[in-house]
Amino acid sequence: SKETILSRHREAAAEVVPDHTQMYIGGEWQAAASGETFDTLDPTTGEVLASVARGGAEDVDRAVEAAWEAFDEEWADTTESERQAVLLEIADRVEEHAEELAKLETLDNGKTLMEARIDMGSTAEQFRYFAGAIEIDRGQTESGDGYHGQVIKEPYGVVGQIIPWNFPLTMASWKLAPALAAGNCSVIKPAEQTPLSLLRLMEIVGDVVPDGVVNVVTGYGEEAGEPISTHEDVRKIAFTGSTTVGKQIMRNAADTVTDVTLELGGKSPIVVHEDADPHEAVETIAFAIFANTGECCEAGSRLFVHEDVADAVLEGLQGAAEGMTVGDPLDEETDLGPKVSREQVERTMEYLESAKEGGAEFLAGGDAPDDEALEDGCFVAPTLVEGLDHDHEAVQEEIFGPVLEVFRWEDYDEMIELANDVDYGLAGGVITNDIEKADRTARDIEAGYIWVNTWHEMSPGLPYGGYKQSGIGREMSVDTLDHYTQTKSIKYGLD
Ligand code: TXE
Repeated sequence: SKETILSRHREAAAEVVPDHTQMYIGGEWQAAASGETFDTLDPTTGEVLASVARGGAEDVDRAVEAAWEAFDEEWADTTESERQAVLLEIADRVEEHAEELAKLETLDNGKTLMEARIDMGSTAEQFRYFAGAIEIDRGQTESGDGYHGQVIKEPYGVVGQIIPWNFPLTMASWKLAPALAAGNCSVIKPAEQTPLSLLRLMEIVGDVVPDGVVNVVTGYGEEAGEPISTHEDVRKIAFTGSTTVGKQIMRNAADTVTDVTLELGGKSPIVVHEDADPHEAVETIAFAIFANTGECCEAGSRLFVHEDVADAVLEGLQGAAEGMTVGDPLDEETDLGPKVSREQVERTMEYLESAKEGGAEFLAGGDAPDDEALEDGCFVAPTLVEGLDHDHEAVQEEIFGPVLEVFRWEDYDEMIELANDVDYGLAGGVITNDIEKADRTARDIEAGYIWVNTWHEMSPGLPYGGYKQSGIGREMSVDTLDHYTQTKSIKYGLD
């Protein structure tokens, strides 16, 4: 009931909401220069979890200054093994505090506790991977007649990192781990919807990370994010979020010729071939779209299913969608938690409304779940949509909710043309037991990450990032260190 959920959430909040909800700058907890705060809400109950400092340009200035000071006085002179020790210690502490951090993430974001636990595992893994990656020698040398040449990689100094709300701590780790490994200091801004887990992380690791190496500025995008992306002393920007803001950040970066990496939206196709086992396909597809309530940039949100297996797959999916337990994300029986915010629910509902007008048939869902206990929360029922034209806005644009659009196919070339007919190219997937079909489709989809018979699985060694308007650059993998370093050639004349 509503009361049970409310008391469960209040109890959990009392236990895990961090003591410090100010900004973490130069190793100190600081209020915003304006003295203002904003509320972060629990999307399951609609209650205020905490009031957090509402940072602005002046705070960003302070953070950038603190970061340069830390870089010049200490961090630039650290050895690889010193930085490695810091990253490994962060990983250990994330693991020690995993349950508490997972609960906090569930309260602030709405993802199920099971999903939040997985996030904490991958957060620790990122720090550990980059602790190891530092050891890889990426230097080159060249000697010739009368000279010796050497290539070295140097950190940028201070980097700006802007984080979304769908995987708050994990996204922060994707950015912090390679930045620190490469020897940079960071000014990092969590999303205004979900600032708490990163603040709690700084409480947990504050004594390990030298003051000023990681500076957390909390606040809204335009007030606290934009000043990071336009700051003259920030030498590299890494952003994950909407394509609209990503484009703006890229434009801003032009003024200071700042290096930018962007990880933006997606509208990823799932291709099911005629030989696929419908039962296994249903499991993979349901996970591809419904995991994390569809709030994944790599969600499989357009299904292209071969006519021969379409009825069986769609019937199975309908059963899977209707069989999901939508509810309190702190309850371990729950499969699907709320969306992150009221605004996000409205956005999803607008797309569903527009789909309806476009002649869509809802095979499942299409609205909020019919459950009184959930009426104060940001819930959307798992939804399957058929019958839309592929150029409809609900198909072309990222909905970022538990909404799958279905298309049947018989002609492979026509299907692939549609699968690629979106501005995005983050991920894609293919379901088949035929290795040749798998390989052909994996190559034909224009996207940076392809899953064969699985979804969402990532390993830190495989680069992740988008084709087309899904982004620039890659995260994870040793390649990312290149995005956090600049290259210097040194030529010694020996004559
Ligand atoms: O994103 P924003 P929103 C997509 C998804 C979602 C849509 C809108 O489709 O429905 O974007 O979400 C900061 N300068 N994704 O509005 O605004 C902001 O404070 C600098 C996909 O929440 O892009 C937050 O920290 N920073 C995505 C971060 O940018 C600015 C994950 C992301 O917020 C800024 C999230 C500005 N002018 C949303 N404006 C993914 N790729 O996973 C905002 N921000």
